[in-house]
Amino acid sequence: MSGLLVSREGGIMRITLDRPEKLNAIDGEIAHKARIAFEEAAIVHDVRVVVLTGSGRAFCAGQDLADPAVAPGSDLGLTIEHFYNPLIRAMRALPKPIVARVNGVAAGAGANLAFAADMVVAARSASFIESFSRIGLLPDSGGTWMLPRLFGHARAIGLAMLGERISAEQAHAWGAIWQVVDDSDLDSACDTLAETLAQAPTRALGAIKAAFEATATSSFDAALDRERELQRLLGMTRDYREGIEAFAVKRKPEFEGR
Ligand code: T3D
Repeated sequence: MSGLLVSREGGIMRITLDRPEKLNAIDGEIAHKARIAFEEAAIVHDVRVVVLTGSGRAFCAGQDLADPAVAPGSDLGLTIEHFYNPLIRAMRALPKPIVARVNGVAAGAGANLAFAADMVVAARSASFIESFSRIGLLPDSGGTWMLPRLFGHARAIGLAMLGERISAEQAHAWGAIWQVVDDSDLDSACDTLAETLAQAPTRALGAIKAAFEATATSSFDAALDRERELQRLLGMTRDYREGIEAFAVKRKPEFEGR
């Protein structure tokens, strides 16, 4: 597929933004294809984790600024409604973990695509730029919601207003990403994490993701009720049975994601 590569190996789906000559800048077509891939990941049982990454030296430079669809004066609300919001919604609604393998710069919507993943592993040379304000825009792709949660209000608003580049190490030190590793270790770190997640009880991970997401708009009391209901469902799964049986005989559980 032009602009996007999708592959599957074992329980891992890899989605690679593939326009290296433009630092993997995306347009509506690529965003649409990525959304379809996430939606496929949701319904194919054998997919237990998705790894999102970029080809070449960048993760993603955000919207392709040469795309006529976003020329000044055009209705940016339309591209957001038709392409970006459905993609980010598909990622957040996916009941399976997403790992962002951030191999280089992640700018604008590219940064927020990474932050929309559940766990971000970045190469030490990678960086993040909320570059929207540099071109007179505000963070989209969920940025206004995610940034304060990941960075805290003070840092989030500074990043959004100044559009300054921060290093992967800085993002990690601020608690916004899971891991930063030497560039040469990026593949092994991502593979290890993805394989671990692919062998985990997928339905439990999906429930964790959904429950965390819901806390953003609900009370502590509602969270307790939600935990009760989700735990009720998980208590009926094969993976819970396997977890308990494995614990009892001191062996490693073999989860099937059911
Ligand atoms: O409704 C809507 O759709 C609006 C949605 C907006 C969402 C957004 O994402 S807005 C933000 C868009 N992104 C940006 O503003 C970032 C623009 N890029 C940069 O600031 C820099 O390229 C980077 C800081 C990311 C990297 O800098 P550097 O020096 O490492 O690379 P470079 O030389 O600037 O870029 C290399 C090539 O990629 C270059 O092409 P060339 O000269 O070699 O032919 C450059 O033009 C191209 N490129 C980089 N980013 C984009 C891009 N081409 C199109 N669109 C880009 N976003």
